[in-house]
Order: sequence, then C-alpha cells, then structure tokens
Amino acid sequence: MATYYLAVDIGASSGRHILGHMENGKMILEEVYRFENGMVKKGDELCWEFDRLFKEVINGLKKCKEIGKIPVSMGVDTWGVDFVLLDKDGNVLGNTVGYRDSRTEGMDQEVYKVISQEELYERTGIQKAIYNTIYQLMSVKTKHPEYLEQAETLLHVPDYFHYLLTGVKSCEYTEATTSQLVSPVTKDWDFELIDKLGYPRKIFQKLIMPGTSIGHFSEAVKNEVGFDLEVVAPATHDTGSAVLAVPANDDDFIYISSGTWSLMGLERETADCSKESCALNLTNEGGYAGRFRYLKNIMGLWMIQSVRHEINDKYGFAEICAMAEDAKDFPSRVDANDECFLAPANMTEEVKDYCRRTGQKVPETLGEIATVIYTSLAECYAKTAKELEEITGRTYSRIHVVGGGSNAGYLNELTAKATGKEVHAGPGEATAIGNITAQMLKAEEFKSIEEARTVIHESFNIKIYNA
Ligand code: LRH
Repeated sequence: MATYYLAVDIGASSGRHILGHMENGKMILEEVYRFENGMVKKGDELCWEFDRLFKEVINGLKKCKEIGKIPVSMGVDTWGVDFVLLDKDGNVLGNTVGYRDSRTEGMDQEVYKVISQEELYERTGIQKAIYNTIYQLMSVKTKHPEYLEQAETLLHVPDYFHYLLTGVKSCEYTEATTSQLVSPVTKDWDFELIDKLGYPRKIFQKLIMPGTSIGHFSEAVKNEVGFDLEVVAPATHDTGSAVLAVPANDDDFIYISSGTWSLMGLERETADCSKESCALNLTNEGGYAGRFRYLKNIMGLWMIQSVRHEINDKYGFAEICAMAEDAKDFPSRVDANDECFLAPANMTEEVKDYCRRTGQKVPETLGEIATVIYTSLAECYAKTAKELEEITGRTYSRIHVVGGGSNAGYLNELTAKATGKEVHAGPGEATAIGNITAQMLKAEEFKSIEEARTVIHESFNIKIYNA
C-alpha cells in the first residue's frame, strides 16, 4: 500500500483534497474531493463561510476513509492576508470578513499616520495592497475596538483550520508574512511596529516554519472522520506552496502562479526592501526554507472568473478563451492592477466603463470583453517582467506558469508574445503539489528541494509555448 500525503488546498473560488504518493520515482496525484468557495454578503460585509468550509474539510477526510486511502499526514493551505480573532474561549470575534471587503478603505492613511509607507516597506518588504492584514486590523481597531480588546489570538485562515482540526493554535511563517507585520530580517513578528500601531502583542503567536508538525486530530475530529492523522504545516500561503512546485532548478526563469490572482516573480535568498523596489511595488513574501518570493500581485483570472459568473457560468473557461481568440483584434486595454477591479458590483460593466473613461473602444460581446482582459493581463506580465529584469540587472529567458490558470492556452500564447519569452505551462495543481512536497520533505521522501523539483518536472505534463 502506498504512503499517501493529503493536501487540502483552499483557493478563493474552490477547495480540494488531493492525495499524493510516490510510484516508480514519480509523484502521483488523486483528487478525492472538491468544493465551492467564494465570499458572501453578511449584512453589508463580504465574508468567508468558515463553518461551511470546515465541514467541507471534514467531508473530504471522510471521503479518504471511504476509499480506503488514509494518508500519513495532511496540511491546509489557503490564500493570504485574511484572519480570525479568537476570544479566550476560542470563539471567533465578529464577522469572518474577507479581503475584498471595503472595510479597509482609508485604513492605509490611518497606518501612515503612525509609520510612513516607505518606512513600512523598509521594515517588512511587503508590497502595499489595501487588503493586507495590517490595514484590515486597523479597520478592526477603528470600527470594533472591542474585538481587539477581547482578542486572545490572531490566526490566519490556514492556521484557523489547523486549529479546528487539532485544537493547537499555531501561526505559520509564510502566511504570516502577508500580514505586512513580519520582519524579513528576523523572520519574526515586528513587535516594535505592532506596538506603534497599537495592536495587542499577545494575539500574535510564535511563528512556525513550513514542515513543522502541528499535532494530531482532536478527539472530536478523530471520532467524526474515523481515523487519526498528523497535521504538518506546509507553506500555508498558497503562493508559497505553488512556488515550491515550480518544475525547475536553475535561475533563468520568472514564475507566474496563476489562479484567482497572478503572482509573478522570482525566488531569492534575501529580501530587497530598497526604495527602488518599493516604487515598483514588488513584494518579498516569506517562502519555504527561508527563501523569499520576490513578486508582484496582479489581479489575474479573477476578472475572467467574475465575468463568467455574471452570465451564470454559462460557458467554460476553454470556451471563453476561444471566444477571446476570435475577437483578438479588439484594441482596448485596461490596467489589470487598478483597484476598481478588486470588487466591482459588476466586472463586465467595470471593464466597459474603464474603456469608456479612458476614451477607448467599448467592448460589447463576451469575446471582446475576454480579449481585453487576457491581452491586458499579458501586457501587464510583460511590464512586470521588464521591471524584474531592471531591478535585478539581468534577463530571464523563460516563464513558468503554474496553477489552474496555466490551462488558459490563449493567455499563455499572448504571454509568450508579449514578453518575448518561452512559456512553460504546468503543473496545474502546483499549489497542492507544493503542499504535499513540504510534507514529503519532512518525511524524507525527498532529500532536498532540488530533488523534489526534479521529480515534479518528470511527473507532470508541461506544455511549452514559443515566443
Ligand atoms: C493568492 C493569494 C495572493 C494574495 C491573495 C490575497 O491566492 O494568496 O498571494 O495574498 O491571495
């Protein structure tokens, strides 16, 4: 019987349980369970449904039992920045607000009253994004100071699921760095900054590194799913897991972790917190084994996902890609990083409005809208690649696109054309693979990251698009 490892990978639009095991030197994946995710309105706040999501986590575990494939360990990864505050009894304080909610509006200015944007970057190396934990906490402090007073613990989303599974409160480093409250030098919470902002020190747990064992299932979970399991922290920030699964060991490439977001950048040994880097709004997120992900957050396929939702998911992504290709000469472009696309009431209308506002031809058909989005994304990739080359003073000859968005063939073609670089697309399940890889490294199935990446390269199909 094979030794299985389980990744529970929860993205902004769906979650999945994926089992991984080694067979004849290759990594084999099996998706055992999948469920929907998305933010929902609670009153006037955009929230995550953590209770429902946790039930889905349990359902997927039961499915493992049902098919007789019980793993030796599991780990959860999710998106970054979001968190819950727990009171002394472990109950969540307030709504489980998500990062697209407008509660952070104006909170950047509140933070900058305490510390300038430049100094904040110098201390944390994290790019300014209005939804970072630092701004969300400022919103809690401003609008619900009672929650901060009652709070005993802050847990980011994957930490919260690990807590529900084991009863152990832990705080994993890669996810914590997306808070903009961690120092890239000490790789620990920046308590001086935390004090300045007036956030209570005690809610920030000691950080653990990916690969750390968190504990075993609680009695309640054990009884419900019918087995016990060790919970091992992967790089719990999904991007951290995805980048661990980039199928290459040289340094001549830029990666794009493509899903709801497109995270485009490099892996580096040290953080660049310089003024130049700050001006380019590049981030230094903490990664596996103390490495840094030096990248830019680009709005990504969220724009296409939203447009698709607005027509009740009538067409699949491949069909939308084909329609976009048919309308490929449509000339208008949008800034894929404009905040107006973060949570518009209607994405289709927002794209049209943007074109109208900027004096460009307004797209009307689905194909035209999609082509505007895909082409604008590809152009944004090209600009970001140039910026990365400029700041590192060297060139990169290929782009590795990993994650679900690597299946968007048309976008890959446009990316190759816009950047002039070879695009290597795949694996699509990079995040789950990275999650499993961290568990396998801990279990010594692999001796090094290099060995793991070689195996990943040999195990999964990678499609090459020429410039
Ligand atoms: C991608 C991601 C990204 C950002 C965003 C909030 O899923 O983790 O790196 O942090 O979500």
